[in-house]
Amino acid sequence: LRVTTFGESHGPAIGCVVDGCPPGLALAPEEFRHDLDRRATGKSRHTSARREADEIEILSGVYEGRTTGTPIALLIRNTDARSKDYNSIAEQFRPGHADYSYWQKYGLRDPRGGGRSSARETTMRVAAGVIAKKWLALRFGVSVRGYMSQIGELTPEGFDLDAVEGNPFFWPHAAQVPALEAYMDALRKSGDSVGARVDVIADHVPPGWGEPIYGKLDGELAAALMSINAVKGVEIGDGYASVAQKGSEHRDRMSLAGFASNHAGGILGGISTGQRLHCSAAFKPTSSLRLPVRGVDVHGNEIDVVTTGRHDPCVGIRATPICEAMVALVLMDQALRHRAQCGDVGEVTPRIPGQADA
Ligand code: EPS
Repeated sequence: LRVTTFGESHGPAIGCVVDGCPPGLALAPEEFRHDLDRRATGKSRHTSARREADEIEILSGVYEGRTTGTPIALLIRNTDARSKDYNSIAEQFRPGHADYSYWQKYGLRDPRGGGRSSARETTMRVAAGVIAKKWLALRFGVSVRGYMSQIGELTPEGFDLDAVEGNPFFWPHAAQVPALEAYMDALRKSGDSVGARVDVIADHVPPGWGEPIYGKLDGELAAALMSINAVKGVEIGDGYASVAQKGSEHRDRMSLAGFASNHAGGILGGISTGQRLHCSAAFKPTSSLRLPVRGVDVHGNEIDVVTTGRHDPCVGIRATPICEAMVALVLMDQALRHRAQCGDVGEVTPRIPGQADA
């Protein structure tokens, strides 16, 4: 499975090409609505006020409502860009923003919005992920669900996956949502931004997906999550907490009833174990702030940079569906690769009888 996206935040449209999806999968434009809405701006006062319809057009790869096996091209037209908001920073580099590195690499940049480095790009990842989620669910019963596990210093004081869709933060503890609202209101008023952490779990992933060295499942997940704009860290299972653990603590005990714990996050040696897959991504605080900061411009002057326009005080708030999409795309790719090498999962003899979720 190969996925590419194209388009800029303030260009006429954004899109993606999903190549390698098996034929015969029913696919209609309205199936994209739910996840695109979960990611969209303007759904709460805690995200950017930009309002995009995010209306999907299927340009290719689907005939009479079913995928044909040829590249699926999806398009969304941009309808609410306000490019003049960026006139004042067209020749400035926002500290902490990709403005500077794009300029160093290409010698020019599209200063309207973030161009390719805008969170707008993530729309098409979510769209592509809808196809992967559907295929994984139908074919293997795999579910991919995310939640926010940290915003600034705040962490969940309880855990209920059913609470996640009931609040604008994708927070797994409903009782804490008013505190999050207050935290974000104060932050927004101060003009600052904050980082966040998003976790993704995938259930019913069969054992055997992933490759032993090149194309490890965890390696591909890390690359996929890290490729999301604003991600600065990825963890699999216990991740960096493993550093302080003893081997006797980290190893997941096994019995014929299954694994007793899941420090490994459902992956051993780059290959899925059949346990719940668990990974997370760290999002940096948004760099486009109205608070002035010392910076430089393209002419080599030191200046104060102030960013106007509509921005997310915490881009991680909208990141849960994006991370889910990237995990689903990696899993679909690995499922297809596994089938190519080893045959259908149903044909593989499980190495541990009675393996169950930990
Ligand atoms: C973004 C700035 C705002 C957001 C945008 C992400 O847009 P603009 O480019 O108009 O300034 O609204 O997010 C989206 C448009 C979107 O669909 O996610 C930024 O600075 O990254």
